[in-house]
Amino acid sequence: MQLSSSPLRRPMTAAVTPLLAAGTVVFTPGDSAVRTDDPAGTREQATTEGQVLFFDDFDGSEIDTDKWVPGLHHWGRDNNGVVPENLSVQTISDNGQDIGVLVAQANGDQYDGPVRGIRSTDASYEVGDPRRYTRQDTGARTGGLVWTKERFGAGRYEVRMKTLPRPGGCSCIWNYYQPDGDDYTEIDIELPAAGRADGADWSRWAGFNSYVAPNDAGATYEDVDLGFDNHDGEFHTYRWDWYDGVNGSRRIEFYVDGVLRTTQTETVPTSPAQLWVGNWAAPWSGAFDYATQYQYIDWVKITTLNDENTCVAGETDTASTFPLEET
Ligand SMILES: [Ca+2]
Repeated sequence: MQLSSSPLRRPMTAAVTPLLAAGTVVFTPGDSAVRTDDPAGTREQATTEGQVLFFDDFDGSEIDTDKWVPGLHHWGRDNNGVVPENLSVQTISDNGQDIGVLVAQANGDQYDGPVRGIRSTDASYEVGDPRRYTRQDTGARTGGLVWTKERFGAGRYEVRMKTLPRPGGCSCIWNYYQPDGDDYTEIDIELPAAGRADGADWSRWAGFNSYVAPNDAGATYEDVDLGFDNHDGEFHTYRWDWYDGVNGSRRIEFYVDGVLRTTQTETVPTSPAQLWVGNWAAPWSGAFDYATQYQYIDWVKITTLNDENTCVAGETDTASTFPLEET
């Protein structure tokens, strides 16, 4: 699939191989008629938060591979991919309290360490399969991210994290599903927003995007000025509430630190998708004038809304069955 007409965004659309085969939706009917916060039904879009479908506090000593695939992948231009060597689980101090976090390293143009990047050289192999890629002589412009093994449908998606403190690397949260055929799911939070990374106010902008097809006609792109520096070395909570028509009228609400920033209604996908969290060296994410910087992810949570569960449980990314490449 060639998407050269719109190279700024869509981190995953270079992958022509679907991550997953289409599967059976496991639908757990909830008691959606009972809305405790709106017993009279007077507020049309009242929401009840329900079952936690997924949670990881990164409390252990390593990535929980029952939940996550440590990302090995390369897409887009002018970067050397994401590699598991840039990921670790550590304990850090959060205003005096020890917390476990996923640390995702980003390496800039001055990087001279042992990590080596990758380029995609044989797309006949699945995303994440080491045979798809060729190791590079440099670790510059590499990032680190994880994706969930399972697909999840409409609901509340929340990530508490410290974004990369400098430009040159996108701190991103998105989901992605592209089976054969016309079906497509992608919802993005991109920090900084594409096209805003080179300005003096780069750290104030967030990109909120949604897709029902991997092209501009099927997408909504919004750059939002959050009104504060969200790359300030502090934790912030990024969230979207995804209503697919089953758990509420179709829309996506994007929040930062509990404040609604925008609502999109035109390109709301419906198919469950894997969630990706981390950073990658997006070519539009500003100057890579540094050696190394770090993103800290405190926790990731997915919750049903209005008691409707469109999670696809038990479905596993085939790429996760491959061993990580020896380095
Ligand atoms: Ca944590």
